[in-house]
Amino acid sequence: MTTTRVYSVPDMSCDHCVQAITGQVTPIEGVTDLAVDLDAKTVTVTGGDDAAVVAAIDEAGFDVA
Ligand SMILES: [Cu+2]
Repeated sequence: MTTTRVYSVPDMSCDHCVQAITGQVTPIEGVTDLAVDLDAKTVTVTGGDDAAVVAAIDEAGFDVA
């Protein structure tokens, strides 16, 4: 069963942030869907490992709240 998780990333502010996060999270093994909501400042990820997603967002330069 695939889980969908929502991460709060308050420091996202523009498309560049979205692209940086997308570029890091998309290659994670098991991730099948990724949606970034810039207004809500959330990243919704389907599949993949929770810790790996948090690490990837961190690698993109953002903290998960
Ligand atoms: Cu930005």
